[in-house]
Amino acid sequence: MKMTFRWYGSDSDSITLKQIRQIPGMSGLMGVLDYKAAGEVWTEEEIKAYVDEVHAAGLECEVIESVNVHEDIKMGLPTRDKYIENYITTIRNLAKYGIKVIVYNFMPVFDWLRTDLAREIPEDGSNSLYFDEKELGDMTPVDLVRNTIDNCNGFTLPGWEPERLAELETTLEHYKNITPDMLRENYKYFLDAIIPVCEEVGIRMAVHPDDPAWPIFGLPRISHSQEDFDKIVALHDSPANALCLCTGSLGSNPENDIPNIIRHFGEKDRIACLHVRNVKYLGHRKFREAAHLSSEGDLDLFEIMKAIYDTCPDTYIRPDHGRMIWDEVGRPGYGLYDRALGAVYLNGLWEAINKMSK
Ligand code: DNO
Repeated sequence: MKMTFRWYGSDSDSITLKQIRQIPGMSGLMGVLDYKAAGEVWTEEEIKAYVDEVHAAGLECEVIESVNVHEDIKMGLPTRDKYIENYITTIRNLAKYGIKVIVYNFMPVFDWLRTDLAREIPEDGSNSLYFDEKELGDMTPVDLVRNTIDNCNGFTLPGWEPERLAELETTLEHYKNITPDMLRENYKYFLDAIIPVCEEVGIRMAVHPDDPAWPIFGLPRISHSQEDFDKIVALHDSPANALCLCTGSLGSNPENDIPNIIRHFGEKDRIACLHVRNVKYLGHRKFREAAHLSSEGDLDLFEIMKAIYDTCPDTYIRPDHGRMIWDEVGRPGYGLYDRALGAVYLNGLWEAINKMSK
């Protein structure tokens, strides 16, 4: 297992590579060029500059996140071929600089959704990302976007690029005619085009689950359960068509048994990487993000790490989100302190599992 950390680049992150390097057991990054709009080519120069900087700090850069899929591909519009060509160019460019895994998602319009980016946790005064479907009931998608962008402390957030959201109403209208099966057909068209290229250049595509793990605003969503992912891996059968198993996204729905889902796909060699974090259930379709420690939330992180150890021990993982603690001000969900604590805890579990297995 390689422990990694998400980093947005020196112009866009409050955290430095030096700080990340000082977290014990950190091997590298899950990187991102967060200024790139969906559908744009990531150029060799841009990738090289990012990767060189990471290497100079003594870290690896084998996983890249949020190479976002243009809505025209998801909606199956005639213009999709041009964006698929761009995507293929980006895959080839990333492969040239040592990238092994690309994390992406196939969620219509929104990436992840929360109704509050900094809900205070009464027990200790820290805060974390929070979701309550009832609060969402009173909001239009436009309200939600405004709320999210206004509350992100001036940072960009993955999946909330202003260009994409500018055309929000038209896009939402278009999705009214797209059923989950149609979305899957468009997904297959995309995978059939890109996976052979991934096989050729040694990259694995890792799809991120819907977050939260159920349909929102009536949009078709097709990646939030074991059954959904069984269908996705069958759309184009190849180890390069794999998952980024995010325990917190899938785990927002208590019906998803995360350790079992990891075992199911780990045994089939369909997990390319994982985001490992905890969630605390507060009621029906209501949760907040919790510290990584099992007892602080509702997921069993020991069983999760054990399932990884048993079925996909060579994978990449990263701590994810977590709370804002110790008065840190940063990108919601992406502070330094709680993610660093999470990484150290997960490495501790790993060491114990490893030694007890011998
Ligand atoms: C949320 C992240 C996601 C993920 C994308 C990949 O915090 O895990 O934004 O990176 O869905 O495209």
